[in-house]
Amino acid sequence: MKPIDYIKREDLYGAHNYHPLPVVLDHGEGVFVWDVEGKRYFDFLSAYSAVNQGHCHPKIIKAMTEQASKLTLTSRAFYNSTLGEYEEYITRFFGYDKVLPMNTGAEGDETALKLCRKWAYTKKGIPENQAKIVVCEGNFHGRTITIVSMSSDPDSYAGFGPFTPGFIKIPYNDIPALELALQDPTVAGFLVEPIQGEAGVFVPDDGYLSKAAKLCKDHNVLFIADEVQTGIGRTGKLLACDHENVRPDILILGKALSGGAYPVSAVLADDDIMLCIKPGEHGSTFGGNPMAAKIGIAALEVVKNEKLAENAEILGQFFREELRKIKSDRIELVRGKGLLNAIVIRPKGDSTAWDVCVAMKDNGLLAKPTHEHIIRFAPPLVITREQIEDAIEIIRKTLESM
Ligand code: IF1
Repeated sequence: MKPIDYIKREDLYGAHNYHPLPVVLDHGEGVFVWDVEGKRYFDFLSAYSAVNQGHCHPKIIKAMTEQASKLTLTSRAFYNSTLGEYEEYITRFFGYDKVLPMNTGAEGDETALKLCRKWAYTKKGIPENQAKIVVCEGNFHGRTITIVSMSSDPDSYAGFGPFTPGFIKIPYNDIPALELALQDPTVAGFLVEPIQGEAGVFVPDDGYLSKAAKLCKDHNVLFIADEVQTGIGRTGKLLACDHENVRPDILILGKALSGGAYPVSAVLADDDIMLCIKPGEHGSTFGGNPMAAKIGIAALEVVKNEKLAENAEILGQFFREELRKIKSDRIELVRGKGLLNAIVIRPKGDSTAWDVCVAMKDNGLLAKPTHEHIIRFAPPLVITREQIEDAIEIIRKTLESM
């Protein structure tokens, strides 16, 4: 089968809820993926930061395959021999009393919202059904009805109403707006991405997160960090909140918690908050299953043992420096933190960021545009300096030819 045959088959039998770059991938290792014709590419998307540990990391695959032939799922109706080990490991790793295991990022966010509301009624004393959660314009937290109810992007919410009430939208990176919103005594939480991914790798001003966390504390409002994309080494620290020494009251993780091997997400909080949810009030058939537990431990061990956050910090700075040296009138701006970066593309005639991505693909590097004129660059964190240099060469060559 030719690539076009694979593409046509997906088009024919799959829902049209995506518009992929025309490349058909077959296997991957580390920072590379290969298409069905054997052509190799740098993966500068890393499945939206799920593959921080690199494709098919041997330690993660070993944990996965060993557990797969032993026990895959019990449901939470029974105890099993792996979940407690994982819960102990991840809570110590991130420094929280408790974890609530889920599968996808969206479920993690939904869990955090439910937990926040439950805390509001049982601890903060907000009258039943009146709790509000403050969110930011430009956010991306997933695709459920409640989550798109928080969105300010018509692509996410339009046509999917009626929406879930109880959210207050304020501009991102705007402390006075947060201060104003927190005057409302029925506000229970502030949900925020430390860097907005979908908005185009929008990095807030230094001090934004620490000021926001302080305001929340002063108003007895939970600071909820969605680190589904920014967490687990991506931005040069274990958590993006660590850059400002902020400890979220509720922390949401996903994506790289499995290194891309399996859907694994988690919500972390201390007892005072987490124990507001009682048996039977929340859960998931697959959440915390034995595969996820073993894969989660392996994925975090790799991040620690291979110092991936440190690598992201050092190589991220190098990558941005090298990007800024490229002499092309198509680059309007370079921004990012660690190895979560983006360039803003200046349109030229009808040539857009999409065309730049197609040309980079032809030259052996995969990246995806967001919002028409922004290209995100987020390679696996196992990338080396030499590989960054090779990738920069591809990006330079592509941009200079356009
Ligand atoms: C898609 C974006 C990235 C997330 C944050 C929760 C979730 C995500 C901060 C939900 C998911 C994804 C999903 C992916 C595109 C992608 C994305 F461009 F849309 F914004 F990464 F940058 N919180 N992000 O970024 O996690 O339920 O998907 O596991 O195809 O929709 P999920």
